[in-house]
Amino acid sequence: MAKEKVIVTSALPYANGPIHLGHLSGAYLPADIYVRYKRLNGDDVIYICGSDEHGVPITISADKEKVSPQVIIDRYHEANKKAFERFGMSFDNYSRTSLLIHHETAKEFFLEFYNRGLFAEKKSLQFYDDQAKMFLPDRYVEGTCPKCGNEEARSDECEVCGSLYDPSELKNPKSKISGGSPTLKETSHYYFPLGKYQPALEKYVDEMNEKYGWKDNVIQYCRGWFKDGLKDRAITRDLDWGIKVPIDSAVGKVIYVWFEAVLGYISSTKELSLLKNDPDLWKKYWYDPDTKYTAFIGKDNVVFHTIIFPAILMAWNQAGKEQYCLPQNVPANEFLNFEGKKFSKSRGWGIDVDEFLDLFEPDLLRYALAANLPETRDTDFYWKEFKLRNNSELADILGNFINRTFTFVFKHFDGKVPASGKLEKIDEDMLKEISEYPERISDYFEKYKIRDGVNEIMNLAREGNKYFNDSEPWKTIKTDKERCGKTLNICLQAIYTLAELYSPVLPFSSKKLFKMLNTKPVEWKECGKPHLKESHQLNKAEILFPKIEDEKIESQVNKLQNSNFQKETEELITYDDFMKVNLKVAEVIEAEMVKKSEKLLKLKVKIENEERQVIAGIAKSYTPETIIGKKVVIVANLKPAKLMGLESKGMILAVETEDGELQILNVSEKIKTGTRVK
Ligand code: B3M
Ligand code: ZN
Repeated sequence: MAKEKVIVTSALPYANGPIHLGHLSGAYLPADIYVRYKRLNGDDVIYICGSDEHGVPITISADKEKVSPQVIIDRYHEANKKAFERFGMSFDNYSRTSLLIHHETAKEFFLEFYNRGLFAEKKSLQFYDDQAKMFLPDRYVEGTCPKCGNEEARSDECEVCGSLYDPSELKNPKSKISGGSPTLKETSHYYFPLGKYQPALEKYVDEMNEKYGWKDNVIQYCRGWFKDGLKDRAITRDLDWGIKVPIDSAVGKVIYVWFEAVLGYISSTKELSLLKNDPDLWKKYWYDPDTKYTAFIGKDNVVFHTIIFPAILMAWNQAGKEQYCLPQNVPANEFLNFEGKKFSKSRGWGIDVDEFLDLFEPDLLRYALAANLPETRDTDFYWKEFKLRNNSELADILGNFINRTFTFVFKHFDGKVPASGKLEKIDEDMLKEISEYPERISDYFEKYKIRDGVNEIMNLAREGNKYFNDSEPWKTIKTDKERCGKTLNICLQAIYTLAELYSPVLPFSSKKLFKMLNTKPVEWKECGKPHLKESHQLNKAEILFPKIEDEKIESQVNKLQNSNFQKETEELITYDDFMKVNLKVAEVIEAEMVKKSEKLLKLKVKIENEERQVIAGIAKSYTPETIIGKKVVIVANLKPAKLMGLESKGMILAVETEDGELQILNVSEKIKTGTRVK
């Protein structure tokens, strides 16, 4: 494929708090994997990010700590930049929106539109705090909802009953700044005519979707907004923190943070150009409508990247001067939760990148997050799963394959790549297998299916182990050393390929692995070919993925269990809630293994006169023989589900013991089936 000119951006995080794992798996890690892959693929990529330093989130944090917004942004810009570096993010530039170059860029866009008469000026009523002498943004006013009486409603919306109302309807409004009652005062703002761009935006979204296959969630959001009709948006605010509106009459007004933050991608690229002593470099990327521009974000930012930002760029392009490229794809991720709940800084739920990296190597975190990216639905980070990913995948599969191969080569071949010799079918099959991986993985990555791609790479290590086992080098070393050498040669070629395929995901380990192999990566599509020459000297192996000890994980889990937040949110249910679950005694009358599954048993159970099929994930703990005849408790009114294509009507209650065994809850022989458990 021809080399592509590529811009990749990740949402600019607010510099008002530390980066946590949820951020990483939304807009950062997938983008970094994609970028690193693209670079190896030989594409001409720039990867742009930076801190978003304006807007109410910043001033709220500053107010809380009773410091100036400047203190907050300076602190978190530096901290986040470092945390990203530690995690291995490979931005070409990490800028900040407080820089002059950004202010100038934002003002240039604003003035261009203003001078063209694009903006409408409209008057509205807004809360004003007489004591603090300022207009109050929505989030600074609290009062009683006129519809449901919720006392913590916002100025124009209630999160409890979901109603939207006019700020004048809010009862007992209170200013969060002074605590006093604000009054409504007239103000005027500039509005961007988003409605006017709706037809062009619909066409743009459809076209991009058709050509590049946008994600379902993103398309659904867009269609929803189009259906409701796009409304003109106020793009100024009465605040003093932000980019001053560059018009003399607009006193005390700043540009709405979202209007300027998205332009931060452009100003960050301008800064990069200056840093590289090539001031026009940014134009080469941004002023080319064919640049492949991908904007990685979290799902809460979709409207700004598929509607607002494209509209701004379209409006600019209409003047017929420079033509900016618009996002070709906006692969928004869903959210990552932490141990079953939303990350919450204020409640101490979750873990920051820095805290995490004080405990574990960045690649372990990258792997665990990448293998479980919230690409199609929300996912969770669980400590136990993190340990499992490391111990049973990185260590047991990948690490083991590398170790056993290196150990053998050093023991029997002086650490030199053995000759490949005469190939048999098993060897040819393996070489073919290896050669197909780069393209297969790049197919996933090109479609932004990062998680699937990452998980597929591990299959090559699995194949490697299988090939090693089937070839039995521990036997052939005694009977046919040449043949043994050939096996190891091919294993090493597979390790080379793995080192490269994993380098976007595990950049630190991949670097070490290339050092062990005493060589370098090649262009991506070449990495499935045998590159290691006979007699090439390897370097001594080191253990890349030591196992994580139980204690280390348990201490983290204990910390959480003792947290107040955990206790607060244990939800209580009523007796009626409980009675909704229909628990009944049943008898297992037939059982067999489900084909192609290690875990599932297909059971027939009897409840009074009724017989039904239940698929239970207990085959590791029970054989069909040991379960037939047992009385069990089942959830009788569970919605039927399909497991491996088989219908399951109900669920059997069991407990999981510490070593992962499942034990069915026993019911005495004497109890009749159909008896309700309550
Ligand atoms: N700062 C929101 C966020 O951190 C916002 C993104 C800006 S992207 C231009 O989620
Ligand atoms: Zn309400």
